[in-house]
Amino acid sequence: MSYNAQSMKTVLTQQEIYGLVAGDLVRVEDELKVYTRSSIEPISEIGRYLIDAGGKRVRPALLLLTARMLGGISDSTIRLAAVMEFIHNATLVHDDVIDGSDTRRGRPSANANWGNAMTVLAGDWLYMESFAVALGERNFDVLNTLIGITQKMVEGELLQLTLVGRKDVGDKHLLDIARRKTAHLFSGCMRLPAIVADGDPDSVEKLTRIGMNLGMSFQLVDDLLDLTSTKEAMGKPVASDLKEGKVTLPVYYALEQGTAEDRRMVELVLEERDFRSVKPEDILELVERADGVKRTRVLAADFARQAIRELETFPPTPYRDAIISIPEFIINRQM
Ligand code: GRG
Repeated sequence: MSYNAQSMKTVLTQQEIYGLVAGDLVRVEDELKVYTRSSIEPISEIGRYLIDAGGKRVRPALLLLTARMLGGISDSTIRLAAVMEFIHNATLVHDDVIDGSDTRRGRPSANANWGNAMTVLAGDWLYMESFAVALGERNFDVLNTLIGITQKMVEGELLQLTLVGRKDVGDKHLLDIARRKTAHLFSGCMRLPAIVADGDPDSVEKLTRIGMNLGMSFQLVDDLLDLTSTKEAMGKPVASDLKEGKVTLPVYYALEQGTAEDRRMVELVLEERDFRSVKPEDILELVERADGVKRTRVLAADFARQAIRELETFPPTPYRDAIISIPEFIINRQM
């Protein structure tokens, strides 16, 4: 725990945040193992490979903290926390196939090991397994939420594909993609526990908004880390977004503010889809010179602040304070 002088708040550390739901997360892990049971080997093998990869479990932790803030954990919330982590993993698998990525979380991606065809089909099976578990809740609101999130994610991915290789993307486009690809899933992690706790419509919507803002903040930091972090910390190559032809917000700021030469360097990477003529360090340098890192950080902090402001309207509990501390962890994360 530490005191943040700027916000005049006590901020929980990442360990303290996870510590509050450590027991619940153990139950979620057990649940995840159940989902991967299948007599068809590629399904069980790929499923296990994914859950053993050591993701941060941010989404289930957020869902569990929200459930506890609203009054407590039930078997339903444990299952839904596992569903959200599983959906996240199934989308990452699809994303790696689409992008042809060969590394994820510091290891060969599933498609690198099993090939695209098996990976997509196993990903689809696992996705439907998550829905089958969610169906067990017998709650149309829950299913509606999950279907909506899935469609948003697919839309985000499709929108992004239409912009691949293009330098004329707008910041509105980029924020829209971030919202669909990432923020909706985060918002679901706060909405679902509110639905199963029979929350009133206003608080369900408020929690949905809070999750959305946390998700936006998370994705913007993800875009930054792609440029500023290391291969070791991230478990994938540096600046892979640009190499894949994707302009992210920090690079957008560089295109907007930079010199003609800066713009040309970004274009070269987009054209070559490689760091042949230009190196990742050159891109980071020109992005920093155009204040792209700072501006993206400021925007990520704005989204986080909006989330915190609405969280403060809930009665103070350690769980609420843990969620209020998540932005600090998001903004300062290194992976
Ligand atoms: C619904 C079948 C189906 C496909 C979905 C591919 C796709 C369509 C959506 C992809 C969305 C995507 C890849 C979003 C990126 C999300 C993101 C920021 C991932 C990184 O999350 P972390 O850092 O990862 O939480 P760990 O490894 O910690 O779990």
